[in-house]
Amino acid sequence: MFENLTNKFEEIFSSLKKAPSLDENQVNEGLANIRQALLEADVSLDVAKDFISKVKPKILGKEIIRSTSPGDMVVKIVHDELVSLLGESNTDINLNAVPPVPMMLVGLQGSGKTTTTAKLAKYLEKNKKKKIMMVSLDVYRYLQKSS
Ligand SMILES: Nc1nc2c(ncn2[C@@H]2O[C@H](COP(=O)(O)OP(=O)(O)OP(=O)(O)O)[C@@H](O)[C@H]2O)c(=O)[nH]1
Ligand SMILES: [Mg+2]
Repeated sequence: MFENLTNKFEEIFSSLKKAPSLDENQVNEGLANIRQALLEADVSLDVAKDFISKVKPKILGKEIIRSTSPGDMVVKIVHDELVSLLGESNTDINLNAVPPVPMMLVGLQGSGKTTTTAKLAKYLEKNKKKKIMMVSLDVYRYLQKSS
């Protein structure tokens, strides 16, 4: 999922960076594409809207679009806001509870939940010396019927 988002952001930024100057329309188009990329990466609509509403005035307000390398400035602003959205520091997983400690991974179909669960299990086993039990608990699972 992060790879997809990275690829989309790279595409958006490379077209913004190519432009020697940016006008409001180009910025708006870039922001619409960023919003779309966030939504496709399963970011909630409210968070995506909030993200854009924070980034937009920073880009349009500070003479950024008239600076010598507007694309780079846009990248920096979006980067800083993403860091602030995701959290500035790493927080360890809190396992301070009576075992078994349940963890649930949720996400869109095919977004990598099972793979991430296995990676997480391996990490916790290796680094935190925990015993892991991995179970599938789909509320619904639609199987494609073969004809
Ligand atoms: N490139 C890449 N592929 C991944 C990553 N994580 C998972 N995949 C692949 O994405 C596909 C779906 O991964 P799953 O872990 O089965 O996803 P899921 O969310 O459990 O899927 P469902 O249970 O069907 O909803 C598989 O082909 C994985 O190999 C990743 O970090 N990078
Ligand atoms: Mg799965």
